Amino acid sequence: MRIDRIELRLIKMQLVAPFETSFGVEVDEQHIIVRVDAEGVTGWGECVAMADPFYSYETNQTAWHILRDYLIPGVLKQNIANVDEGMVGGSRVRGHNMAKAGLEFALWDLFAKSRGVSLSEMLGGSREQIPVGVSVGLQSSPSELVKKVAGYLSAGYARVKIKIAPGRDLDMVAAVRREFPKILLQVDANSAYTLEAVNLFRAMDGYDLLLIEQPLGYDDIYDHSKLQRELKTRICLDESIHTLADARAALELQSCRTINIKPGRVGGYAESIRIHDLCAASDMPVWHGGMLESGIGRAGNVALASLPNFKLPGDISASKRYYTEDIVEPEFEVAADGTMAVPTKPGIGVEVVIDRLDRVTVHRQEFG
Ligand code: OSB
Ligand code: MG
Repeated sequence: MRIDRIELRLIKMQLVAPFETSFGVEVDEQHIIVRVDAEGVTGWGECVAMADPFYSYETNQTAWHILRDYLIPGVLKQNIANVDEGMVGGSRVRGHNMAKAGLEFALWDLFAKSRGVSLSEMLGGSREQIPVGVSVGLQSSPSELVKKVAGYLSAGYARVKIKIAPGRDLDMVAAVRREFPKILLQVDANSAYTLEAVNLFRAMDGYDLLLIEQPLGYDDIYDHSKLQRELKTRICLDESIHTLADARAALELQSCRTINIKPGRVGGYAESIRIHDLCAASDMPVWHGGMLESGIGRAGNVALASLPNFKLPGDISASKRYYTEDIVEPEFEVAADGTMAVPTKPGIGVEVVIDRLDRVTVHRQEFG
């Protein structure tokens, strides 16, 4: 397909409630929406870099720079036969996976639409519904947290993840577990601890957690292997896994027993599938993470999470859990059995509502 035009938009969407993690509090989400037009077909992608470099070194500004100055010039006005060819031009860029993924997602949507197949089908998805969970930010007290969790359980979520941070960890886990002895429960530390906290994590072994996500350094693989040896509970890596090679190192060192795959963090769907397949070959289940995406990114997440080795419920919640109004139709919903339907229409399978997108756009640039 000949790439005629590309558009970048910085969007800013107010969250329904502030989202607090060990790296900070967010009240709104700023992401870059990538639109690619080719031969009358439009593909959409969402770059999940955030406003600040606290989860990842990438920010909206670094991603805009990489997209504008390296990735877009590599594909604009080119005739490409598939997604991979569209990414070759920018392949000399090291890192900046979220910027790369923003473009890659839009190209996948473009090719899926031009072939008339759903993104799920094109990625190799095998399910029509996926099990989903909810990620609950840090709360001011255990009783506040219990109240929040109760609300999400009644909304249908099949699994609850709570954020932890030093001083707000074991008491939070204990309170939720006491109130809800049977639920699928997991924690996410977002790299807030060191190996010195080994006794804290040993104590968590007593609460029947599904997993402990990224307890140690944001780029660490080695110390996690030491911690995993001390624990019965699975460690899950998020921040540390940027590439297939990282996943292989983590598997060989036994640093974790599951990986949270976020396609933005690993540079796109192609690398996500390679990581998914490597884990499947080692009998290691994976699950799909989230970056508080709008409906554009969420649609892609749901499609990827329909692949067979995404066996644990994902951080993929209903549009309403994040935003009063999503920018796609139909919005994403969670069924009473804790699952979400995988779109079946071509590409991402949802319509971008342009006037809603316009309302959340704070900056825009056209190329071509
Ligand atoms: O660590 O998984 C994380 C959101 C932003 C950055 C990092 C993380 C998260 C979440 C939210 O936990 C998951 C979601 O989108 O629901
Ligand atoms: Mg995480």
